[in-house]
Amino acid sequence: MTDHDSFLRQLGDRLSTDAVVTDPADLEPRLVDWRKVYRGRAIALVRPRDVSEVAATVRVAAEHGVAIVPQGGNTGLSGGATPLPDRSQIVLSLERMARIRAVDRVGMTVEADAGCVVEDVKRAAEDVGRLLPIGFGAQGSAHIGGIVSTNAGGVNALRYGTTRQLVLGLEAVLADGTVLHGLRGLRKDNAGYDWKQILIGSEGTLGIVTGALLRLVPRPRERESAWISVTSPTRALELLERLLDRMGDSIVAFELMSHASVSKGTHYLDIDLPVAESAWHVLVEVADSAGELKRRLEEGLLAAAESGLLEDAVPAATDIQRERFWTLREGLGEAERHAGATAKHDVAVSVSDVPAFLEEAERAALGVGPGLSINAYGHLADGNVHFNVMLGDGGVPVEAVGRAVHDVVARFDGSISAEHGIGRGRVDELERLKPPAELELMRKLKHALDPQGLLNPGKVLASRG
Ligand code: FAD
Ligand code: 2HG
Ligand code: ZN
Repeated sequence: MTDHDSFLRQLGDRLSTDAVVTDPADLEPRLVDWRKVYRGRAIALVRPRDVSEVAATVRVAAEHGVAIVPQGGNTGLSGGATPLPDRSQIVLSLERMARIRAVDRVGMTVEADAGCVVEDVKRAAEDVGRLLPIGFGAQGSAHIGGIVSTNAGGVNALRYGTTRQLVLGLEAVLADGTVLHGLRGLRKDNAGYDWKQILIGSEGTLGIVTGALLRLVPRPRERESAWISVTSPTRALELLERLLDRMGDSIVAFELMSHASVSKGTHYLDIDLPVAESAWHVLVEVADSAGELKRRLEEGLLAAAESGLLEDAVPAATDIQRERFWTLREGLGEAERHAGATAKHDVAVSVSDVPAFLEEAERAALGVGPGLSINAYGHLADGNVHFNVMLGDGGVPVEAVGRAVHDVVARFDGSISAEHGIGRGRVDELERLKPPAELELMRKLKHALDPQGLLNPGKVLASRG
């Protein structure tokens, strides 16, 4: 009997039926990421039924020195949920833990298992007149454990913050099998270190999230969107400033998209462009319950047009048209994937630096070699640009483009991952660019919480084992 056989037998003995899957056909989709850029191998897919089975899995794996790769909806864009090709590891899926445990209307919280699909939890909140204020293209597949572990951002971070700002309590399993029962819905809690903040955004390298208690907000009674064309990112920023002055907190999304990205979207999704062809596009969304939202948005856009800040603006006439605007915006990643191979850069700079960053990064990226073109879009009001570079057929290595773009990010004192995480794809770049003292603190935390290095090795930090 091999070590792996005895590991799997012990695991099978400790877990419920069907928890341990070894059939290669069932394993296959778990070994590759959404973009099909990363691929790995695993001894088994393990699907625990509850937190005690997660803890049992962690303990048995630790006894056998088998690493664990937690996986949620497998929509991550940095390869964090994909096992490595050359390690003894299992994929741990939380998919069988998918119960919405409680929705509290007055406390405005939802408590959910890590394996719940984000959209299902949003729907449960909406059913009682509340909103889970996170939105992004993959919310129909991504899990609660996934958004917590990546600190997902999305299109509403401007108004509501990233996932971190929504997490009031966590339940998690540490590398030694300890279960942390922290599902407290407290708005204020300064009793000691706030340990959940260390797990949020740690991409499965410090602990396994099994449940979360998330903050809800009252569901705004009205919601309006407009598709706008502008001549440049600078104009888009001026428009944002003007709308912030007029509509303040009502602005829930302000997205910037280049012509290149939008035209791939309209082509791939077969959607008509709402405005005339333009160099840059903005999608703005406002939501509140103060009344006459449509009129207020239209007045704001008219005033901006009179000041020459925008070329054209089309407020959505119906909810169907509003949804179509968002289908186009949120389909840009999928459209890009179908257009060819890319070097993806999920960067953040300060909001007012975005126009200068775009110019410098374009110059730097295109200078790396032949055949490249820029496909940029993102969450302008968060300073978060998806500065993606289509590789074309000039044979330019993706790493060379990455280094050129990230050097520009460093000059702007920005971040090489605004929302998608470091995963497997950005480990070398993090080592190259993160200040040494900060990297060292990260390594100390990793060692303190996972001394054997068995939780998602080789992700975020280079593997030492
Ligand atoms: P996975 O991909 O399964 O895992 C992601 C990471 O979290 C991995 O490191 C994994 O090991 C870890 N992990 C997962 N579950 C757990 C757990 N229970 N415990 C511990 N670790 C765990 N992201 C944004 O932030 N904003 C966007 O606007 C956005 N748009 C997207 C649009 C599309 C079309 C796609 C495909 C992706 C998009 N993403 C976006 C990226 C992705 O959807 C998010 O990172 C999401 O949070 C991942 O959730 P998931 O459940 O799929 O996690
Ligand atoms: C988005 O904002 C997502 O659409 C995906 O974060 C970005 O695919 C990308 O680069
Ligand atoms: Zn994004």
